[in-house]
Amino acid sequence: MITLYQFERTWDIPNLSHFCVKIETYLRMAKLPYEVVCTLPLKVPRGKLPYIEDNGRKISDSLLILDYLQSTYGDSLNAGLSSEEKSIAKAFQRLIEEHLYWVSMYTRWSYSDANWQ
Ligand SMILES: N[C@@H](CCC(=O)N[C@@H](CS)C(=O)NCC(=O)O)C(=O)O
Repeated sequence: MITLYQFERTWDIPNLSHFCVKIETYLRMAKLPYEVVCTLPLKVPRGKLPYIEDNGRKISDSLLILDYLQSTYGDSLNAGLSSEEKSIAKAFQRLIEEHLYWVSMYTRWSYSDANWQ
């Protein structure tokens, strides 16, 4: 059984962390059995969440986690994509994780207390 370490669920959303949502959504969509353990970044190997434990291996970083899951259990979700579709998916992933991520962090944390919730 895969163990997913992530932040505690908050309000009515799966997780406050985009990267934790990314991994839990992948596990659900790929129908891989998993359990969630709630923790905080200070207590985990590289100081960031999410990370997983599987068959004695600890893996941090959502990119490396997905690589591990896909190479270990197969890639049922992306199997039907053409090379062009995989390239477009990679471009959107970069846009969302490396650019739009910071916009959402800014609106959550930076310019108004009212944004918090
Ligand atoms: N590149 C990492 C980013 C993970 C990340 O930034 N996690 C944040 C929460 S969204 C975190 O744990 N931050 C704790 C900290 O920086 O102290 C991934 O894809 O998993």
